Amino acid sequence: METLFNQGSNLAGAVDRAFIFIFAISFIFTIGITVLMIYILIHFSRKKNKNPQQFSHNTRLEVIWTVVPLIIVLVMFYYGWVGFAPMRQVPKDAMPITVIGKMWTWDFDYGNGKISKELVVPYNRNVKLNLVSVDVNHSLFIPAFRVKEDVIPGYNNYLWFKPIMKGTFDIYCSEYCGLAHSAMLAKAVVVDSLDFDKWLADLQVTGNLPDHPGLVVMQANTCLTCHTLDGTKVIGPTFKGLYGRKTTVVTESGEKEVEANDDYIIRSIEDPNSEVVKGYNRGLMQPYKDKISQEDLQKIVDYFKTNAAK
Ligand code: HEC
Ligand SMILES: [Cu+2]
Repeated sequence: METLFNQGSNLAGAVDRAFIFIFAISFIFTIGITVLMIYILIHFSRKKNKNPQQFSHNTRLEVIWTVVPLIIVLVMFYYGWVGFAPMRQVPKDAMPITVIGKMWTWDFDYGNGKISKELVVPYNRNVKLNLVSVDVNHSLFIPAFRVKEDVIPGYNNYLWFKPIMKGTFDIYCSEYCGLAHSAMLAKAVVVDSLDFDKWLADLQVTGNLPDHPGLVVMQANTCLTCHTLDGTKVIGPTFKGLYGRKTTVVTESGEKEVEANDDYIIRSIEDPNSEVVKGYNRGLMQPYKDKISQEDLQKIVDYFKTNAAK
């Protein structure tokens, strides 16, 4: 209940104004129409009006019932627009956090291998959440902040907010995503800036520290949420022993066997859907063309060479 009424972010006030306006109009019309209906039923009943009358146009009435609703819906649009527009304009100084939705849990990736199960954010600072799904459609919903955005595989969605209330708030998945959808819960915790810095410094790094420039690039691009380095298969094929590996890929014109050399690896990153590794789904990995510089791509390839097929 508390979450319902807390205005936990800078965006909450405008959402509430739009909601209250629309709710009030709906309420007034529901009551008004019901009362009018009952009145008309009684006043114009057959008992009281033995001879039916024929009515035609009433210009004044028609103008009123056109113009008044028009003004009302334009006011609704106004409140909706002034609430929505700022949500899509992320301030330049916003702190980025990558949110990874997967059946059926949320990971909050602060970069450099620091991944948390709770969304901890500093009080009064702009935060941008980059929304990534590694499997199906999810939706990140933080009611107290009045933010909700779909988390779609292969599509870079985002949202931002500035927390203006300290405390712990609920996070839900609000897109039905399978069996344990209703258990896909997390907490947003808003703390003082200093406490946040300390929390982040103490946050355990999951997995190995990047010890190669190629790994740093891959961690920054969340490649390792879908690919492992240790041979386990998650969403995509493992990177263990990738370089020089013989792989069957499915293309427009059928299957073919390829050897993972520099060209193949760069193609697989820039345009993953042209050649899809057999046994995996097309469209899960988004094309990274123009998102990763040639220099960084080379670092990734160099990393794969340190870890080639035997
Ligand atoms: C959302 C999950 C996801 C993310 C994130 C992702 N990939 Fe992939 N990747 C896949 C899937 C699924 C495949 C297999 C299907 C295909 O070939 O497109 C794949 C295939 C590949 C292949 C070919 C592997 C082989 O065995 O031949 C390479 C190389 C690759 N990805 C590199 C990357 C790099 C580098 C990044 C980060 C810049 C990345 N991927 C991010 C899901 C992902
Ligand atoms: Cu979900």
